[in-house]
Amino acid sequence: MKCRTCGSKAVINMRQHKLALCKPHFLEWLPAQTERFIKKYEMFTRYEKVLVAVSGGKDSLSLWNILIKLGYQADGIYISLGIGEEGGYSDLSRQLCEDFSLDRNQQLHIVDVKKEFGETIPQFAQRTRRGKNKACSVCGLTKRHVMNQVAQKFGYDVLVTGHNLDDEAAVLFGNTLHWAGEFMLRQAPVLPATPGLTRKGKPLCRFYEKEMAAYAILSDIDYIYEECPYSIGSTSIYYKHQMNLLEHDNPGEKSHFYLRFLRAKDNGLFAPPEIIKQDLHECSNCGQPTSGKDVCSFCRMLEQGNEHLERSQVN
Ligand code: Q46
Ligand code: ZN
Ligand code: ZN
Repeated sequence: MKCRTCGSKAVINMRQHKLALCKPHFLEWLPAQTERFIKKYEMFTRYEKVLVAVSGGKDSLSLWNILIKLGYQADGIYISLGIGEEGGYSDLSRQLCEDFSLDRNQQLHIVDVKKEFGETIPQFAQRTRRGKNKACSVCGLTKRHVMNQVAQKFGYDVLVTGHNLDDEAAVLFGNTLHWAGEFMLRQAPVLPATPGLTRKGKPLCRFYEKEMAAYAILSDIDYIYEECPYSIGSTSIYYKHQMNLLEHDNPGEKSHFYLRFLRAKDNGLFAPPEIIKQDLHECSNCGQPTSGKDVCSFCRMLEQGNEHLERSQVN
């Protein structure tokens, strides 16, 4: 297989784009495409302050690397979840993020969930009444809360995450199977800011996971290979697998599924944009926007945990 640009040996063949590239041309192509998507979806400009949520994984660290290379003002945020033993998943991913930021002389905000809220994610998950896959549900809620809190506190214009096309297609697949219309309305490459909520963007949402893995390896980015232990057996991995079966027989299927959804949404298939607006007010405890009655779901989760703790201390 030869590079389409220079004819030398290709390191990657992207069947869905009918494009094979050598290492230097692939390492040019991916950031250039990222730039194109940032502009196309009006995610942010070079005059704005960007906060990149990094987990230590290949996608988020590659995203940070690309934004720095493209000349954006991009700082990082790492949330220490307290998952795994000492020196395990959380400790290792934190170390990789810290090393990355030091090597590139970039600012990294670190929030330790245990220090901030008294317990780690596994401890929260043990006590909460949330349903199946408790750890991920508690974790997602906590991450969204903390990321928005930090973005608001330090005046970032936009918060970006490293979700790739496989992530987005899997979420869409799950939402479609359940006709979760409300979630589908809010699935987009960029979500504009609303009072109290920072704009959110996903600059990698058009890249296949395989492309991001190749980018991280070819760029010598030191990332954590280990998956979070709670992701094993998760529905999102199952949906990714199903999408890959479709992709295998029909290269480009995953991408078409996602892009046609975005187009249908733009054409108003789901709802005219004015209906999407939610009735939000400030949480009486933390002040972040919520559609809940009084306190937001994050504060409710903390309260639930404390009630449970008090009960078990009395018994
Ligand atoms: S970190 Fe958190 Fe993920 Fe681990 S506990 Fe689940 S949600 S799987 S992206
Ligand atoms: Zn080439
Ligand atoms: Zn709250």
